[in-house]
Amino acid sequence: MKRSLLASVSLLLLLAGCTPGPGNQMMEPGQGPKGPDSPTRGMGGMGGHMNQGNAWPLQASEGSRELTIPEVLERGQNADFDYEVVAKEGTTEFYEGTLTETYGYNGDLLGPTIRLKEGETVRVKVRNELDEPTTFHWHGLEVNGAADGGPHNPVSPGESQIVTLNVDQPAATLWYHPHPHGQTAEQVFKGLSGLLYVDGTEQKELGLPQRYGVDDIPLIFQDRMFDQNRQLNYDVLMNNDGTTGDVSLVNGTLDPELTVTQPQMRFRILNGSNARTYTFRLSNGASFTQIASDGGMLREPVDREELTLAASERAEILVDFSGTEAGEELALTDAEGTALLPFKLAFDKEEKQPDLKQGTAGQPFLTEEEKALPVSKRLELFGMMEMVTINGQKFDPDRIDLRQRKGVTEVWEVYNQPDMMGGMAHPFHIHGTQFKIISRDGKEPGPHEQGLKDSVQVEPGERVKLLVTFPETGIFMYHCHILEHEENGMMGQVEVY
Ligand SMILES: [Cu+2]
Repeated sequence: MKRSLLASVSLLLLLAGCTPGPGNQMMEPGQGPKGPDSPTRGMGGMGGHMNQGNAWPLQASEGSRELTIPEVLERGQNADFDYEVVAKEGTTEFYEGTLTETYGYNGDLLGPTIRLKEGETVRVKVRNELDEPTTFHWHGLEVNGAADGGPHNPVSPGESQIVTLNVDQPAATLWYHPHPHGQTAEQVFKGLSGLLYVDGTEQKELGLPQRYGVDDIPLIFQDRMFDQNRQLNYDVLMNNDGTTGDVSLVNGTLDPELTVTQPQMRFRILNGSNARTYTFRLSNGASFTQIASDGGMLREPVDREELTLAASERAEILVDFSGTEAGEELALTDAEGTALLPFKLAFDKEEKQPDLKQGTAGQPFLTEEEKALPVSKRLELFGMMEMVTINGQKFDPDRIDLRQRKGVTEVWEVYNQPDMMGGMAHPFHIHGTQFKIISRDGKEPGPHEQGLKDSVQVEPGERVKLLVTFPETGIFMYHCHILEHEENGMMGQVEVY
């Protein structure tokens, strides 16, 4: 039974009326925020996704602009480095006739897609043309601490560095963003983020769609709010429990539409928001196939009708448009049925579906030895707003919280300690590693989580066990990827030796 887009939108309006928090405070774009703390916390009983209860409802895309596809970063001819990434100020015309001040890498907003090959070593020149310090963090890349671009690797205004990235992990959709302590959330909000793909051979072997921007489409989802002057005024908007907005951007495009030219499409989705958790669906209720999580291909593809991504998580999905009728309205929506990315169907040929024989489907996700490993590191996430802690402590750059030997696998248990209000979900991220989820409250993860991960949503009261190995040495951050929680000290350091 297919649901029409219109019916979904009507459902949203019905639901919005009984949602606590910002759901009751719908506003027009450009009208400006009602106040920095307007989104109030849900009062419990909201089920598994507390963060969504705090977020502003998103406005539907009007579909008036073709989706921007980030350029692929070209390899340079310079003798000293292979790629150059420059953080800079710019302006972006989200609203016709108004220039919004933004940040971007090598441009005005967001950054080019960096494509690295599994097994290669590249030198990247990073340059800071901002008026403030920044760092260049390669989220999900298993590199050593010096190359990781965490808060310990600042690049001063006007300065540059050359970092060596040794790419030694399977194909994956990763990303890069700033990580200077105290300024990460604002710099990301203003536009600093880009995708980083690791390309391997298995993608070709599986026959996956892989024509960048044609049938292999990057989708960076971010929510923003604009003030009366249509500027991104972070100081006013900032919410200590996670800054959200009512405007949905995809690849930095406001009111996007994607022209679908091939019946078989692959979408690489990044939740690049500061805090919002998205649940994506197709407006006609059709299922799609998830093939990858944060760190690469799933053990086997999974048919799904919805996909939930917390801040910083990624997934790759295949959508088969071939059964769609001409003229049918179709969109990628959020959980409320709001169309975030309408599709314009423009193909007239049938195409074979890729043959998704995965390499590892015959093998168990975890070995018996891995399952039997005792917990050796325990982390307790607690608090809200400014009072967020891990194991009762706030981040201290001079304190090493944990130590782990390079190449030795340990079990981390992450517990989200609820509070009197019920608590909220925290997306927990570890630098320098791709881990496996062993269990959630003792239960094996669903098939969509049987793949490598670098971020994991931990619900209030939930206990998640992770199988963690660091292939390189150095000091690495682990933290909540609600960027305002990270800024408020929900972060610790593990020294890998
Ligand atoms: Cu958090």
